[in-house]
This record gives sequence, C-alpha cells and structure tokens, in this order.
Amino acid sequence: MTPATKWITRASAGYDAAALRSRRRTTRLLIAPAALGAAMLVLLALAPGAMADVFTPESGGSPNADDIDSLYKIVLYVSIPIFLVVEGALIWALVKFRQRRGGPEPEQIRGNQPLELGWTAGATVILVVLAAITFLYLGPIKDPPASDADGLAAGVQVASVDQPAPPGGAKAPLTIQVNGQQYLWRFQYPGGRDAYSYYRMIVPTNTTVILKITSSDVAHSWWIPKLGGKADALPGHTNQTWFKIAKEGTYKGQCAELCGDGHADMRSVVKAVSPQRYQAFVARRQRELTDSQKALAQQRREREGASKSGQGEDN
Ligand SMILES: [Cu+2]
Repeated sequence: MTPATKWITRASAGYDAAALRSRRRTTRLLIAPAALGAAMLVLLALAPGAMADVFTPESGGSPNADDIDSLYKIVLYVSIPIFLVVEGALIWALVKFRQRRGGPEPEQIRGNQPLELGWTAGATVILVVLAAITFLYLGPIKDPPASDADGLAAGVQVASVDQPAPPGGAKAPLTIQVNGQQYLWRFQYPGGRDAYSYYRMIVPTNTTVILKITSSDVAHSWWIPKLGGKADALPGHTNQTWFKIAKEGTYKGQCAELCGDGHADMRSVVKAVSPQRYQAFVARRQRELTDSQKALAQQRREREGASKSGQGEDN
C-alpha cells in the first residue's frame, strides 16, 4: 500500500455516506423557508404603503393625521427605553447567573418585595401618564375643528340627519358623501343640484371636510393615510371621518378592506385645490350633469317620436 492509499483508507474509515446525505437534505429543507422569509421581508420593504413612514403612521395632510402620528411617536419613544431596559436586564441575568459547567447550582431566589412593588408602581405611573396624554389627543383627533377664514365660504354644506350642530359657526364644514362599491369610490358633493365624481375627490383647502361614508355592496374601508385613519364603509350604515388640508396637493390612498377580486384596483385620490377652483369644479360637474340629462331627454323624445311614426306606418 502506498502512503497515499493508506491515508485514504484511514480517512474514509469514519466516513458515513448516509449521515452526510441526510444532513444535506436537512440543509435543503431549511433553504426553502429561509428564502421564503427573506423574499417576504424584501417585498414588505419594497411596499411603501405597508411600511408607512417606516416606523410611524403617515401624516402631513391633515391635523388629525398629525395628531395620530404624534401620539404614536410619544408611546413609541416611551416604549423603546423600557424595552431595552427589560430585555437588557433579562439577557444580563441569564448570562451572569447561569449554571457553569462543573460549578455549583446557582442560588435559587424567590421573590423580592421592594423590587416587585417598585416595578408595579413604576408601570402604573407610566400607564397613567400615557392614558392621560392619549385622552388629551383623542379629542382633536375625533372632533373636526372649524374651517379657516380663507376656507370655503359657509352656507355650502347640506344639513345632515344624524350630526349635531356643525362646529365652527360661520366657518362651517363641507360634507361629502362617500360611497364604496366594487371596485370604486363615488363622491357626492353638496350644493343645490347633484355633483359627483368617481375615484378623485376634489376638496377646498383650509376647509374642514366631513365625510359620510357608506357602501352599496360589501364592506370596504376608506383610507388616505396622510389624511388620517381608516373608516369602514359598510352597507346600511354611515360612518364619519374628517380632514382639513392646508396646502394644495394630491393625497393618495386605497380601499383597506379586502372586498373582492378587484380590491387592489380600488384606489382613490383626494385633490385639494383653492376654494375658488373647488366651486368652479362643482359648478362644472353640475353643468355637465344638466347637459347630459337634457341630451338624454332629447334622445328619449326622438325615440318616442320614431316609435310613434313606426306605429303610424304599421296602421
Ligand atoms: Cu373595497
């Protein structure tokens, strides 16, 4: 036997082909879920809507969205040090007081009254403070303020059935009816005759806009992230939310309730324009509606005339 073959024989003595194969199979089995997890993380990171403002809610369009964002940040910033202290103490204790190989069994401790009283009282204080701050923010998030002096002039809004006297007195809010239907949003504007639009809602700046939200088929959810939280659109029920946009611009959103095949197409845009441009838009929509109604009536008359003359020929 040459030295080389001797070495190979010795090296392969402990070789177990079956064991190697099973280890390879386990690795292969682990790769699939790991790859799936990584792919999901990448997809999440690529979807800005899912990440919102990365760690906090989107804001910047309306005061209620800003308040939701501030409240979220306050709770987050209080939670981060608590998380670090608790997890840090846990890991430190696990490492420092672990049983060492060959060493004695670590000391067994049961209860520590001052410590337990301390963290119970501490947690209570933190919760009470957070609750008080939350209640301070809830009012401005929930209750619509008055429109600004340079908002849409009062008197344009319609009276609503279930709402108490609109806040703001002279600078009353503008109420828009929002109707979700598979797979689009319909907006009905107030003011005399009907004016409506689909997909894109036009609103005046510096004006409190109250939305009355409902659905004509299944459950949908109205959501323009920068303009505040979600509001369910349910058949047979009217939900209410509001926003007030200070600067002209476009705010995008989408239905936030899986409502069927076309759910992903059920997007929406709120476009804020000056009160003058808003009024011009509503007037134009009304004119278009009147014109199309006239055209329809004309067609109907012509059809009736044609069928009458047709009948005349038959006789
Ligand atoms: Cu929907």
